[in-house]
Amino acid sequence: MFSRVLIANRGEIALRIIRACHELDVEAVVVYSEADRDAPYIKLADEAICIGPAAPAQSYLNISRIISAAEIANVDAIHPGYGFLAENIEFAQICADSDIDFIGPPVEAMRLLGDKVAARKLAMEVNVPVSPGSENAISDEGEALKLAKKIGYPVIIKASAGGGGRGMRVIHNDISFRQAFDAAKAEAQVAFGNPAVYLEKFINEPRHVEVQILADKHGSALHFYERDCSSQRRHQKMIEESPCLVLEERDREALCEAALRIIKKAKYHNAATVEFLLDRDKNFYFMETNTRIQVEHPVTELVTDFDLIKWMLRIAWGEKLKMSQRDITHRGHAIECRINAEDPAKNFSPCPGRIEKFIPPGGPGVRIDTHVHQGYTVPTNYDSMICKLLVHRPTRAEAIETMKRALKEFVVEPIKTTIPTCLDILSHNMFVKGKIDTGFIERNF
Ligand code: MV4
Repeated sequence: MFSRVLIANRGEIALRIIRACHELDVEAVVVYSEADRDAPYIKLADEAICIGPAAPAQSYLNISRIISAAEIANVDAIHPGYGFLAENIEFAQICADSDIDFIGPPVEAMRLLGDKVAARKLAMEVNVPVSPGSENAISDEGEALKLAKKIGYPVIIKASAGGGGRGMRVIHNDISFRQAFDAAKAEAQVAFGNPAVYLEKFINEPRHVEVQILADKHGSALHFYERDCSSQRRHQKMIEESPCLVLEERDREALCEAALRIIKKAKYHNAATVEFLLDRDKNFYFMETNTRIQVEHPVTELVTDFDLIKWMLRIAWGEKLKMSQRDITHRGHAIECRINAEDPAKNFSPCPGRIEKFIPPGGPGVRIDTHVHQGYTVPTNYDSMICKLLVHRPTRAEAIETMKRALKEFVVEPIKTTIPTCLDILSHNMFVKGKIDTGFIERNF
């Protein structure tokens, strides 16, 4: 196993990775910005290196500073966490060139799956359903309009270099098509430096269901079942759960097997998430593959009892996945609530500041992943997520009850958080019935 690993991230995920390192008897080196210098997780690391000012471009996104820190600290590998450089192909390549193991997929798989048109093609090649639409990127307006008519409205335009909802447009008729198409192309150029866009039939009120994968360097790939992440607001997930309530065991198997076919075809190794849309008739359609560990990975850890972060390190080191698919079972029901420092009364605008009172819940079935403590100041420079609150119970109904109880116990003062919003969602009769889709939060809250 590696002797020393550098964590190129901050906050709860940095702490999560430190913990995994220590359980594997690996030394953890953290880098931090000036804004994070007083965060207590830094003291838990075996070494901590300040890499610059609060602004991400000058610290957590600054490749040369992170590589310098890795060289000074003499680490074997870098874990990028999520966000920041986790899906940055240039960074992964520079790690390789510097003889540092990137704890993530090979560069070629990142490049392939980062190109959404290529990923869509790959899915089709292995008989994974995609929503009807483009075979290739489309740049010609006339050609795009013809295809839109053929698919039938509504259609959605997506950026090939995009993902996670950025640079998408839904179009309902010929009249608005031309303008939307040009705007989407221009937007993709500005946002991603690549004007390539593609078309899909728009699936109405879908669920977002994603499959967790681990693949080793020896050709073995395993799935760890699905998460239902339909409770989103403006493409930000608020609540995730596993299993997905509406999937019968046979559908679940088909979905997870489809995800594995994509991963194997891409010659992928390490952790991945394959995202699908699920329509009302329970047909699934491949959307995209995230080539990183995700925020919501603990949901899967709770239902499967595998430590995904530890496995990422073992896979990068070259170990084989020693279990077989039959050894991976799911038990009970897990729910995660993302607790963000945001003011629900001010359209969820960020609400940074000093936390005077922090009393987290506990008790049976509760897991908390956070770097926050009483007296901690939430910096203004980063993502507003301050805590992930998870529960694991035998049934979904019990998980909801435990989560509501935990949310009611949780005290965070005086900053505003999404705790009350999460409580409202969990109390909504449509959520309780499991009748959720990606528009549920925006329609009801
Ligand atoms: C779609 C769609 C409906 N039909 N594609 C948003 C995130 C990005 N990964 C793709 N997204 C969508 N793609 C087709 N063909 C609806 C969405 C979508 C969505 C997807 C998942 C979670 C929340 C969403 C919110 C709005 C739209």
